[in-house]
Amino acid sequence: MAGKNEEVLVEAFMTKRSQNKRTFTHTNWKERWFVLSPKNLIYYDGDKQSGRRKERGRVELIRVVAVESVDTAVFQRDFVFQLCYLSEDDDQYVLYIAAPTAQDREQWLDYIRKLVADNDCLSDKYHQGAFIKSQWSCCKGGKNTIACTDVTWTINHNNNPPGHPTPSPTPPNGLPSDMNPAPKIVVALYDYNATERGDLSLRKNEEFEVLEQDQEHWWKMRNRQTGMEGFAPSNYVRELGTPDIQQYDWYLGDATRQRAEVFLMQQEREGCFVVRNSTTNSGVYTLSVYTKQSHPQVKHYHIKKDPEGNYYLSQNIKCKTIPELIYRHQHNPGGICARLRPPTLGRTAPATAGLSHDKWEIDPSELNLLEELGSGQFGVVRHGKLKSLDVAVKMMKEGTMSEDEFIEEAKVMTKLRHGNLVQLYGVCSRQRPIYIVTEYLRYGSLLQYLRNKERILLNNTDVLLDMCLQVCSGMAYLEKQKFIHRDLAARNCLVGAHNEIKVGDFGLARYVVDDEYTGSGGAKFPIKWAAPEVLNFMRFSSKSDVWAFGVLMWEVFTCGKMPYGRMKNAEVVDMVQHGRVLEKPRFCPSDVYNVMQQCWNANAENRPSFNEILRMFQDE
Ligand code: X9S
Repeated sequence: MAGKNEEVLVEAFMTKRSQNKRTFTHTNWKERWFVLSPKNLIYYDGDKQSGRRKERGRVELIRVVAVESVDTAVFQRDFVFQLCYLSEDDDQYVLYIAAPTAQDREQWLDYIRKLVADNDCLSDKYHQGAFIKSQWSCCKGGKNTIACTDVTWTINHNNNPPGHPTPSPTPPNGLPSDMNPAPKIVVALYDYNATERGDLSLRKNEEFEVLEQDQEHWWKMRNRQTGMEGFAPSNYVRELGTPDIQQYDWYLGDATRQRAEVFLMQQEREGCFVVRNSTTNSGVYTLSVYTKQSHPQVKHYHIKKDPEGNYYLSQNIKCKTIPELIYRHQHNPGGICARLRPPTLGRTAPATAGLSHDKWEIDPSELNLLEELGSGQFGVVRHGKLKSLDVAVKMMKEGTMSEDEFIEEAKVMTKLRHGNLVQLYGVCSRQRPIYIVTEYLRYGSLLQYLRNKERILLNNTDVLLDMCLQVCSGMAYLEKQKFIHRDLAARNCLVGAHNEIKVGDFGLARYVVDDEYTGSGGAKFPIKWAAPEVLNFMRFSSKSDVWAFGVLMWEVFTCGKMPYGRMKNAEVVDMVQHGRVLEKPRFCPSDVYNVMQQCWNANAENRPSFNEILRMFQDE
């Protein structure tokens, strides 16, 4: 038997159903602190931190016969799983445990299965239901009726005979690992509906084995339940078994402080929270919480780590993982401003890189064209539907673009993927006019949006700064990919749901055939956004994009004023050549204006990179 100091693999609060070993006890559910060690699953009342934990029971893992999920309907409780095990006198018992989330359940199932995979007593059948009112709810059999349902987790475990599954991959630290290279198992974070032959649909929480990872954005996978194979977007899955907070709707990843504030202020719920990465310190997380105490505001807390590696917000609650810490603070404010409540708005699934694993050519007959959105350098842009997906379709007026060069480049551009870039889905290039098909954003251009909402936005500097930083994030990605926009301006950015800003039409300027647009003396050349080296030598770079970004920040903080007012192009060039720049907008904080001024450094090399600008605002 394991002592108190045995190795802890995972531990967490979960609820456990009373086992009714004696017939006269009534059934109820109790919260217990579960600890999984290499040999036992032990449950306590109280937890390690409270100092008064008392063991309430344990299951020796060597005696486990089956580990399976339980259907919600059986107990009218979510995320229940069962551990069937043999008692000392070889009687079979079932322990029913409810995990806090579907993801937690999966993780516990996965860990336990790895530890019991070599048990001689493993069964290839189990009861999917529960023993309620003297019979099994699944097969209506009596106490000793043989289990009726096939176990689920031997499927695709190579060709092992039933009852002797191979241990699944990615064992937690300290567990025996397989000698063969372990297959990578992933879990779907979002639903994905395959539209093309060779692609595979995903349902949230389903498990897949990764078969090929040759393409960065599209992996070939096999559904572990159905055995179906195909390509699916790699950003829609996370690896199973690795401690991963990506799976939680409250995790906002690299969102900035401003983004978190805008998101939480919209929700207006006491205790509503998100967790995000600190960009100043990698591996460090920040909790942002909405509270109405004194006035509606968002408070930010650093999630700290003690020398033993426990996460904590206040000294009295310390946990091994962030999800556990969040779970504890959902039940008890424990020193922070409010009891935590997860956001109700679910995360929206991100755009995929292109529509399919090898499809950038779109069949125009699949497009249903709707209303006109405007007309630009290349002609008319229309809203459309590609099956059920909203898209924007640029119908390229003939003679306005170097088409062949663009079509070659489009293959590369479909692979650029970032939450703050308008996704290029593909092209219809076998017809004239050619179509460029992109993601659709429902609120249209940022410039128009700023102008329409001036009254609400003008002194809301948090929202305005958030907009700038979103653009900056998209541009930092382009900069990293060594991709130059060449026409960054508020008119070329778009607004989606929840103040989401995306940079559009990156790189298209190179393919414009129009002297008025391409030459710095032309009437359509974006002089007011152009850096001195662009005006003088047409020298474009990420640093000339940074200059344009400074002008875009100015547009944002004036809610869409025209830079340099009515000044003529020649006057603007003269002004810029003499080192004079735009003035500070009225409601613009001086630290924000200071960044604009850095973007307008006459020497391109001395301008900050987009990544550096992001970091300037990531104070916590
Ligand atoms: C979009 C993109 C470009 C567009 C795309 C996606 C869009 C949208 C709306 C909505 C409502 C172009 N390259 C360039 C100069 C950089 C080289 C337009 C363009 C055009 C629309 N620019 C180019 O093609 N989602 N959603 N538009 C949109 C607009 N209004 N609204 C939903 O390519 N330029 C260079 C249009 C309308 C009702 O009121 C609420 C907003 C410019 C024209």
